[in-house]
Amino acid sequence: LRYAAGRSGQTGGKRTLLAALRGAVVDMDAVLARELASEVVTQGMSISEAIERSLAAGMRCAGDLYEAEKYFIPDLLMCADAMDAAMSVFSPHLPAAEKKTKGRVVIGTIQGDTHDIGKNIVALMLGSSGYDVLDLGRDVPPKAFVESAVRHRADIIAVSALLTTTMGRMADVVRELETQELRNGFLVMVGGKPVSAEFTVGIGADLYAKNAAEALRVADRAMKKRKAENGCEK
Ligand code: B12
Repeated sequence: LRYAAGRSGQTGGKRTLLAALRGAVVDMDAVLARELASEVVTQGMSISEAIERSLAAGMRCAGDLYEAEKYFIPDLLMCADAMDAAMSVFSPHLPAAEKKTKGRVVIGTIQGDTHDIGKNIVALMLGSSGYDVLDLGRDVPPKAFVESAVRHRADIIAVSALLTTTMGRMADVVRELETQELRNGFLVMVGGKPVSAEFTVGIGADLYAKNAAEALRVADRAMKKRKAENGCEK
């Protein structure tokens, strides 16, 4: 394997393997990505760390290359294929969800926006860590988030946006909850490249995370608080 050359001790080897997997995503090499993902599993390394540090990071590099006009759309889609190849190796090895769900989440990309790579990573991370996740897909109207959250008895409505032209619509999810007098029933979590903590406060949403690993930490903290406030567990 290509990564083996730079191995020096456990920590160095682990770092090199994660870097090689990130490289395989950037190089659009699905075969190598699958092999390296298997190696991550064999070595008993943290799958969620590998997802964030190799797969999400690789897609972010690919995104930067696209912005620098070194990559084009077909390249990006092939990077996503390499990421999916690794993900298919990881999925069965993600920590089994706890029997009792940590909470229910509906997640989707906001209306008008078809970017779903980052949203899918967040959904996978939450789902594999004990949340009951209903993924509504992409191009989801604000009303559909609310309807599904009610039907699914969700705790968290998680909304992704990658476009500055669509991020404003995330405010409509909050407004729709207010209109239906449901605002206190749900935590609204937002994220995506153009989203910031200031923007989150500005639209009246509750939670923001800049990546999937942080989304899990933020959700865990918020759910703990919510359960303590409610004095009961669902
Ligand atoms: C891949 C990509 C595409 C792919 C999408 C494939 C897919 N299935 O998603 C394709 C080629 C289809 C595409 C299309 C378009 N794209 Co595009 N795309 C990108 C690109 C290069 C990478 C995005 C990505 O996947 N990143 C990797 C993932 C892992 O990172 P992420 O999405 O940021 O997600 C992480 C965090 O943000 C966070 N997160 C994400 N969602 C959520 C949700 C919650 C709740 C939380 C807590 C956290 C969270 O966690 C994730 C994991 O760590 C970006 C540039 C970039 N550098 O971001 C442009 C970019 C987003 N696209 C852009 C544009 C303009 C478009 C198009 C309009 C192009 C066109 N003219 O047709 C269309 C949009 C069509 C539409 N209506 O949606 C612009 C947006 C500019 C802007 N200011 O709005 C960007 C920034 C490129 C650019 N600089 O021009 N795109």
